[in-house]
Amino acid sequence: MDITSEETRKLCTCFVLPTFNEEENIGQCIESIFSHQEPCQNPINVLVVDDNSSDNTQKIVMDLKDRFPELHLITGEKKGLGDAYKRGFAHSLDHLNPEVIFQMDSDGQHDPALVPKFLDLIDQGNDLVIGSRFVEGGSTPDFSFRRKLISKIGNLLVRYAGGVRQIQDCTSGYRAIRATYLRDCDLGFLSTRGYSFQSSLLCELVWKGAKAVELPIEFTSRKGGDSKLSIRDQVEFILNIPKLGFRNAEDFIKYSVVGLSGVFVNLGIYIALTRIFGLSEVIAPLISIESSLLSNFLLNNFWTFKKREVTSSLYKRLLQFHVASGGAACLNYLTFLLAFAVLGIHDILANLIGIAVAAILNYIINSNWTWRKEHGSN
Ligand SMILES: Nc1nc2c(ncn2[C@@H]2O[C@H](COP(=O)(O)OP(=O)(O)OP(=O)(O)O)[C@@H](O)[C@H]2O)c(=O)[nH]1
Ligand SMILES: [Mg+2]
Repeated sequence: MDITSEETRKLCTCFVLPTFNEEENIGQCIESIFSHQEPCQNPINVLVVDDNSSDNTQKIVMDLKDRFPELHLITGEKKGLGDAYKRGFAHSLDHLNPEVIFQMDSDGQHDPALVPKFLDLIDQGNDLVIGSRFVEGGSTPDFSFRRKLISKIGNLLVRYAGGVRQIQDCTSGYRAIRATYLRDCDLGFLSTRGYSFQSSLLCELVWKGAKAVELPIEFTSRKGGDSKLSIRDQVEFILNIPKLGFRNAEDFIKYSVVGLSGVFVNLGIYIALTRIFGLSEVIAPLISIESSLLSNFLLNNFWTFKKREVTSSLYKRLLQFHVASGGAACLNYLTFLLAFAVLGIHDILANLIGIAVAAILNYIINSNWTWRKEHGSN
């Protein structure tokens, strides 16, 4: 394959097309993409990632190269759709100098006529444009009831486990991605197979702070050939959900570490005030509690939730943090009373239960109110 060196290459819009036995569709798909080249936009490159198809897919691509010099082909062993995309992204970023990378199926299910709309949305400042079947205006006219149900349930799991509730279609294979975000992605973490790769990549991009928007698409039946996604893809999808949930819990883990540090700040200042400065045991806790609240607030603001784009002022957040902490302290006390006085649980254990329940409530309030994520922010 003949590739101009990266330095001399102009910025391009690169389409990564995974193929496995798509001889009935790939030719038309490539021609249709190139026919939507607009003079004012970056030149289009198409990179086909074929996993040693046993049919004529590769021959058809090679024959089209004479007409389309910016058509490229890489080949490899079949390890799954995700693996093919990882190789395709890496190749595109290393050799083709893309500004925007498109993901698109090669079977005619994704309409290239929508490409200018995707690019307009990127020009408007979005980093990820998702061709969405499940927003208003989008549709899956040929899906059976079973396929629709599986798709909807899968999306629901990803949205909640992955903390991307704002996205309606997390498994769509038609997307435009600003290349700088892909460079930044931990592709190694991403799963290798079909649907789960798509959902992992989406979460990874949104966690990285990519501003995402959905563009309605109609997802019709493939033009020819058979579906390549298997039961194995569906099993990997399910196994991948807890992985997403754990990665998404990063904020909660940091928040808990900060909470623990607050215990030491509280205790340390209390001991210093009473033992060194001789302050009374009634006044000292007021100062030590407030000090730990302040240190927790600052650490959460500048570490735990640092990446979130929050528009409210620092003072407002500080006030909200105090309100949430007050509410959590009341719940701590009520839970303790319930566990100790009503259920007869040992006092230390009852206290620990109270602290755990309060910590979770505290996190939920602060995460969803004080440091509420703006739409599309990380
Ligand atoms: N390179 C490569 N491509 C794959 C692999 N699995 C699927 N693909 C391609 O990925 C795209 C999506 O797969 P499809 O079989 O169309 O999945 P789908 O659209 O959910 O299923 P249908 O609606 O039945 O088409 C197609 O272009 C496939 O050829 C793979 O293991 N390697
Ligand atoms: Mg398909």
